[in-house]
Amino acid sequence: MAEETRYITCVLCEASCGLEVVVDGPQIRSMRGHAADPLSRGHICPKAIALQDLHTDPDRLRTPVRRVGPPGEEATWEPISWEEAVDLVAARLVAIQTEFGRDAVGVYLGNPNVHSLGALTHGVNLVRTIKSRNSFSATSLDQLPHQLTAWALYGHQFLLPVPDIDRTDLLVLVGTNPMASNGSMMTVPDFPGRRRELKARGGRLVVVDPRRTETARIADTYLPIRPGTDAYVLLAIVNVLLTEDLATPALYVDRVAAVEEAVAAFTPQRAEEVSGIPAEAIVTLARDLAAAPSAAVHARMGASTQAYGVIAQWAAQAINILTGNLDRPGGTMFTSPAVDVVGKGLMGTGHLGAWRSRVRGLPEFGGELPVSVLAEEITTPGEGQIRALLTVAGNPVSSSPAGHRLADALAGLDFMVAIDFYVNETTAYADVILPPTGPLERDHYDLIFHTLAVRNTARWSEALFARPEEARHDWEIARDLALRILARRADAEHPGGVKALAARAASTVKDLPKTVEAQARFRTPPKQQLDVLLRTGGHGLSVGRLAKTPGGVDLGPLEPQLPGRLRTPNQRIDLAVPVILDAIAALDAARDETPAAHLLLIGRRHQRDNNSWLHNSTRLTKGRPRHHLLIHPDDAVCRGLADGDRVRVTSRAGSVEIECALTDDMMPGVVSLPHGYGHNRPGVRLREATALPGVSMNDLADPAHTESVGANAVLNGIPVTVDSISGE
Ligand SMILES: Nc1nc2c(c(=O)[nH]1)N[C@H]1C(S)=C(S)[C@@H](COP(=O)(O)OP(=O)(O)OC[C@H]3O[C@@H](n4cnc5c(=O)[nH]c(N)nc54)[C@H](O)[C@@H]3O)O[C@H]1N2
Ligand SMILES: Nc1nc2c(c(=O)[nH]1)N[C@H]1C(S)=C(S)[C@@H](COP(=O)(O)OP(=O)(O)OC[C@H]3O[C@@H](n4cnc5c(=O)[nH]c(N)nc54)[C@H](O)[C@@H]3O)O[C@H]1N2
Ligand code: SF4
Ligand SMILES: [Mo]
Repeated sequence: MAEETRYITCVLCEASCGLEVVVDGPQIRSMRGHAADPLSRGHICPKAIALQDLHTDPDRLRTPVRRVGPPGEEATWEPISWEEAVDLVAARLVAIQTEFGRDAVGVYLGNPNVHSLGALTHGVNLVRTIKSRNSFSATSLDQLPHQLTAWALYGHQFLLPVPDIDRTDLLVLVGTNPMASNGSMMTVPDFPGRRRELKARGGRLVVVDPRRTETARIADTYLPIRPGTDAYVLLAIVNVLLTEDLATPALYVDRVAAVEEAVAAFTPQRAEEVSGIPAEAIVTLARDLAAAPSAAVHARMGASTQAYGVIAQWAAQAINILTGNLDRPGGTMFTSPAVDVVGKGLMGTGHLGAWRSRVRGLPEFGGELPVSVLAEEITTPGEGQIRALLTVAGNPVSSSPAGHRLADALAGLDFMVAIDFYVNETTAYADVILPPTGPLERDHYDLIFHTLAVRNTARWSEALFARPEEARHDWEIARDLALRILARRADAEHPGGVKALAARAASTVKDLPKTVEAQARFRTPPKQQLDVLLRTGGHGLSVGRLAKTPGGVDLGPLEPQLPGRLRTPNQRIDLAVPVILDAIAALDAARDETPAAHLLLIGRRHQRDNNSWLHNSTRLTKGRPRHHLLIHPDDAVCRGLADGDRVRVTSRAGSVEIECALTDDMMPGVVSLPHGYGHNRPGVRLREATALPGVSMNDLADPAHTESVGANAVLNGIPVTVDSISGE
C-alpha cells in the first residue's frame, strides 16, 4: 500500500496538538507534531504515542459485554450484540425510573467526554433524556470553581478568560504544572516554547506551588505555599492593590469598595502566617502585577480542588480585573472561537443551589451535584436513592474521594451500565459495558478547547482509520440508547400503545414537537451539527473548508471584547459577588487547623500519565517508577524514614501502603502522591496496568470535606499521618 500523510488532533489532553501522521494502510509509520499547525506549532509530547497503543491494545473492548457473576475476580464478561445490549440497558433504566422515579438513575460523565465531539453533541442529550437530578461529572473533581466564578462575574459558566501567554509581560501560575500537564483551562500546546519566548522578550514567570515542580524550576520566582491557603495569598494581593491605590479597574466594574471592605482583614501578614509565603513577597507580587504593562494570573487544579477553591478562583479573577488586565492584550482574554459554545447556547448559563443533594444537602451547580456525594446517594435508603448508574468515559472509583467506598456502593446497585472501552476500577461493577470507537477511528473538532485556547484557530480532524464495521461511535451509542429509552418510556407511560396514545392526544400533543425535535437532533450526526454551527459562527467556515486546510485555520490572536461579551443582565461586572463575599467572611472561622503530627497530602501529574487510564501502554509506563510518596528529608528523618522505605499513609478516609522517595522539591510538611494509580482492585482487566505498582491517592481523599461554596472535591491539602512500616 502507499504511504499517506494525514493530519489529526490529539485528544488526550487540553493542549489539543495537531499531529502529522504517516500511515500505510492500517499501519502507522510515523507520528510527529505538525510544524505548520497555527496553534500547536509542531508540539507533541510522549503521550501521543499512546494513541497507537490504545488503538491496538488487546484489552480494549470492541464489542458490548455483559457481566456474568458478581463483580470481582470471578466475573466473566460475555460478548452480546449491540441490539441486545441497547435494549437490555434501556429496559432496565426505564423500569427502575418507572418504579422509583427519575432520580433513581444516576449519571456520571468523565473527563474524556470533553475531548469527544460526539459525546458533546449526543452524550449530553442522552443525559437530558434520562432527566435525573442525580447527575455528576468530573467537573466537581476539577474546574467547578472556575465555572462558578465565571458565572458569577461574567454571567456564564463558560465565559472563561485565558492568559494571553504569547504577549504577556508577567505570568503568575498558581497550582498548575503545565510542564507536565501541558496546561489546563488554558489550551497552550508547546508551553516550554512559549515560556522561552516570554523570557526572550523580557517577561517573567512566577509559580506558586507546594512542590518545586518542573514548571517551578523554570520560573523566575518560585513561591512555595502551604496547601489549601491560596485564598489567603490571593486575597492579600487584592488587599494590597486596593489599600495602596494601585487598582485601575475598567468602567464596567462595580462595587469595588465592597470588596475592599471584605478583604480588609486579609493582609499580607495574615497570609504569611497561614501560607508560609513571606508578606514582603506578596506585597512585591501585588505591586509587580499592578506595574507590569500586562500581566495574567492563572490559578488551576491545585487552587481549585481545595477547601477554598472558589474564593481562590474569584480572587485570581479579581486581581486580573483590578489591575486592568482582564480583556487587555497580554492579560487574560476571551477567545473568539469559530463555534461559540456560549453564544450558541450549547452550554447552560449556570446556576447554583437550584436543588440540593438528598442526604447531605450540598448544592447543585449547573445541573450537577458534587461527586463527593455519589456514594452516599447510592447507599442511603429512601425516596430518590440512586439504584442504577450510567457512567460515560469515567472512572470515579479511581478519580473521586474515597473511591474505595464508592466501589463498595457500586456493588450494591440494582443495575449499572458503562460506556467505555476498558474494564477499569469502576466499569468492573457494570452489568453491561458499551465500548465506543477509539480516538483514531472517529472525526474530531474541539468544541471546548478551541474556546480555551491561547490563540483563535479552528481545526477539523478526520478519523485516521475506518472503524470496524460492527463498531459504534460514542454518539451512536448515545443516540440508540436515548431513542430506545424514549420508546420504552412511551410504552411504560402509555401501556395501550399507539392507540391509547392517540386517545390521549389532547394531553400529549403539546409534547409532540419536543419529542420530534429531540429525535431529529439525535439522528443528526456530529459532523452535520458542527457544519451548521461553523456556517453560522461568524467566521465564514464550514467542515468542508476546514477539511481542505489540514492543521486548521488561524483566526488570529485573542481580541478585546468587553463589555459587549459579558452575559450579565446589565453587561457590567459586579465584583462583590454576595455568595463569595459571604464565604470570605466565614473563611477564618471555617478553616481547620491541621494537627501538628499531620502532613498535608497533595497530588501530582507526570507527563506520561493521563488520569487513571493509558497505563496499558508499556511505552508510557516503562522507565523510573513514579508512584512514590514524595516527602521532604526533614519530615522523613524525624520518622526514621530512608529513601525507598515502605510507609503507611493514613487519613480520615482511609489508609494506603507505599514506598517513599525523599526530595527537597517538597515543601516541609507536605507530601505528594499521583492520582490514577492502584489498578490492582479485584476484577480490573488491564493487562499492563495491573502489573504497575502504586496505590490510589483517592483512597485517602475525604468526601466529607468539600469546597466551601460549590462543594468541589478537596483533592489537595489532605491531612495525613505517615509512619514507617519497613520493620513490620
Ligand atoms: N487525587 C486526585 N484526584 C483527581 C485529580 C487529581 O489531580 N488528584 N484530578 C481530577 C481530574 S482534573 C479529573 S478530570 C478526573 C478524571 O477522572 P475521570 O474522568 O473519572 O476518569 P479518567 O481517568 O479520565 O477515565 C477516563 C475513562 O474514559 C475512558 N475513555 C477514554 N476515551 C473515551 C472515549 O472517547 N469514550 C468513552 N466512552 N470512554 C473513553 C477510559 O477508558 C477511562 O476508563 O480525575 C480527578 N481526580
Ligand atoms: N500528563 C498529564 N497531563 C494532563 C493530565 C494528566 O493526568 N497527565 N490531566 C489533564 C487534566 S484532566 C487536567 S484537569 C489538567 C490539570 O493540569 P494542572 O492544573 O497543571 O494540574 P497538575 O499538574 O495536577 O498541577 C496542579 C499543581 O498544583 C499543586 N498544588 C497542590 N495543592 C496546591 C495548593 O494548595 N496550592 C497551590 N498553589 N498549588 C497546589 C501541585 O503541586 C501541582 O503542581 O491536566 C491535564 N493534562
Ligand atoms: S500535549 Fe496533550 S494533546 Fe499534545 S501530544 Fe501530548 S497528550 Fe496529545
Ligand atoms: Mo481534569
